[in-house]
Amino acid sequence: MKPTFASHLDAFGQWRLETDARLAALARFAREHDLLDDGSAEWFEAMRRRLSGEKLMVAFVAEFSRGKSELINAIFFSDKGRRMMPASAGRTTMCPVELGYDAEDPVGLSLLPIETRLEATSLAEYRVQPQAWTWHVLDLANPDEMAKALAEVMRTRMVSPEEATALGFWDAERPADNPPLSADGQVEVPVWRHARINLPHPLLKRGLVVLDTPGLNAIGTEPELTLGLLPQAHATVFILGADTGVTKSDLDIWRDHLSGPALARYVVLNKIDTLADPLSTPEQVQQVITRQCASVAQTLEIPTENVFPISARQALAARLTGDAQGLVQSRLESFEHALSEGLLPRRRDNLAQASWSGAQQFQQQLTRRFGEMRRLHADQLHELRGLRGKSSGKVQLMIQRVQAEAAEFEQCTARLHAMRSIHARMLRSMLHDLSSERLRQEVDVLQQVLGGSWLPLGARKAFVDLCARLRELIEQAQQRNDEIHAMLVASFSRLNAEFGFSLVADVPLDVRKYTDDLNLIERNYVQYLGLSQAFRLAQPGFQEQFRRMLISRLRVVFETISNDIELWNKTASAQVDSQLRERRRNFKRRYESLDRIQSASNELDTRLQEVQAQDERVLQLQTRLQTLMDQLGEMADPSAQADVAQVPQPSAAAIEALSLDLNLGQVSDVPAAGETA
Ligand SMILES: Nc1nc2c(ncn2[C@@H]2O[C@H](COP(=O)(O)OP(=O)(O)OP(=O)(O)O)[C@@H](O)[C@H]2O)c(=O)[nH]1
Ligand SMILES: [Mg+2]
Repeated sequence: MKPTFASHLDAFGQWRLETDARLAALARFAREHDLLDDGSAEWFEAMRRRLSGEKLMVAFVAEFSRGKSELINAIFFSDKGRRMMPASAGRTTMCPVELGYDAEDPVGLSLLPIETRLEATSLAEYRVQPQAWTWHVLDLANPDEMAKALAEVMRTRMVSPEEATALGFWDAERPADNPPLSADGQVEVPVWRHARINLPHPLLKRGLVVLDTPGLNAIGTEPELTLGLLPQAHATVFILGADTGVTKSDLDIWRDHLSGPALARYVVLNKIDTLADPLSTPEQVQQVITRQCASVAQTLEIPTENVFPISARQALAARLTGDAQGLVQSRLESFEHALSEGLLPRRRDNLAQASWSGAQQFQQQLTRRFGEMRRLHADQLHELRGLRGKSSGKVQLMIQRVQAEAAEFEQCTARLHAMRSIHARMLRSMLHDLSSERLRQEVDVLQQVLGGSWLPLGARKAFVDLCARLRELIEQAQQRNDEIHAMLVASFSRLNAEFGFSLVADVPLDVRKYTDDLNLIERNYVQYLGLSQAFRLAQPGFQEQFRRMLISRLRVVFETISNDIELWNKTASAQVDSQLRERRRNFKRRYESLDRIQSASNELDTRLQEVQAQDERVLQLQTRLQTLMDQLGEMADPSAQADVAQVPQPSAAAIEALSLDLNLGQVSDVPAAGETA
């Protein structure tokens, strides 16, 4: 039997492949007909990378021994015929374990030694330093050997309290939270800081990343996990034991790490099999489970239907032995269903929205370009028809006129040059204020304000101030891009009026929306600057790690903004280039055809036919473009998702442009495939 989550993810993966194929067809069509400018090519590439490569991270979080690893085994690895991730009584998983698949990396297990915590280098920075990791090959054909290798994540060693303090596992000031000392005064610490498993498992190949965590106790938790990985997970699954209910340490974990704004949170009440009681009827046991779920919901302040009672162990055993009855009893499938339903449609909607709106913009751009080509064809036909029965002297005059028009048109180059340099200057200064250098400066201000001592209240205020300054940077970028937009609207309308261009400035770009991402980071980090976390701020290396992680997360937001801005501006200038090219080509063709007509009397009809044929081709391209868009729309148009059979309508702008062309009733010239200016 195919696990529920797996089949949902399969369907989503299939959709991504199919949408990607249709986008690829659209890009290929444009490239083959020399209709793909740099900006659009970049957009297609980035969108296709997102479709094929975007990851979906699900993190499992809980106190130790609640059954995180067992649940991961049951949901994701029951096809391996045995328990893959080590799950046993007592502390088992000692370091965060990330399961995923990256085709560019070799298959295997990489482990980062715990001693790396003595350096300020963050996990994100270690990710790109393969030499820092210890490497184990995983033999896919041999699940027993694989499970043996994965047992590495359990390894620990004994160190002195001093060393444990340096590594962040011991705090003399918080004795209650410290791990027990051994008889000879030693502390048990993990051997590894982080583990990554790169595995071509079908689910992982579909972009799923699973994060298994060690029990998140107060001391020893990897800051990167709580500040970097968990906030970025698309869903977190919080696990409680039905045998223990919500304990104080469960509640601490929930409050400290999960009350933040993760996209989706699921609460699992695991081990319901332990509630079975030979002295009670099944109905009575059921009542106990229902009562437990209600009490968990009340304690965590969430709706009861968000608590899923399951038995991970029973589910794993049932799947390994093909026991359908046992699987039903484990109740795993209703949880898997909720997980898929809550996670996948949203991811799909986001991708669909991005693909469709980008493609529509591209279609509008091409439609405008087709309109421009047809307008030039119409002019040319008009000119040629006017030559019927005219003397060669008249043709000579026409040639002179074309030459004069071309020379006059060339005067636009100085204007274009001026516009371009103003544009480039505005863009440069705007991008400078979004650069990672600028970010680092802002974060350094935080460091300076605080000096070496990070007292919780001071740190919190300085951090909130930093976020306010960064929001200001985003606001500034928005205003500056609006200025560029206004400048382009004005320049385009002058160029259109004076030189017969048909330039249109696209809708203004919205970067203000990225303030939401910044707010999310702020809310998340502020949690770690509260009074209850004061001891963490004092831990060795924490501040430096905090700073580095903060910069790396902020950088993602600011890079996205810069990329959006660059792409928008590139697209705006690309149409100037393509129209300039089109117009020059058109002058050249007019000149050449007049020249030929002058030398041979039968040339006129041939030329008329040629131009008409070129215009026919533009019409064909237009039809082909619409067909490709219809095909993409079947997959990606969010408004058509409810009814897949519904065919997307061409946009209003496209219809307008089309009817404008039809009114002109004539023709144009399209470059042949591969032809460039
Ligand atoms: N009875 C019962 N035992 C379970 C269930 N799920 C897990 N267990 C057992 O509970 C123990 C702990 O499970 P793990 O999966 O190792 O727990 P964990 O949350 O990963 O714990 P750490 O790795 O130490 O953080 C193991 O012996 C599991 O077999 C369940 O549904 N019922
Ligand atoms: Mg575990």
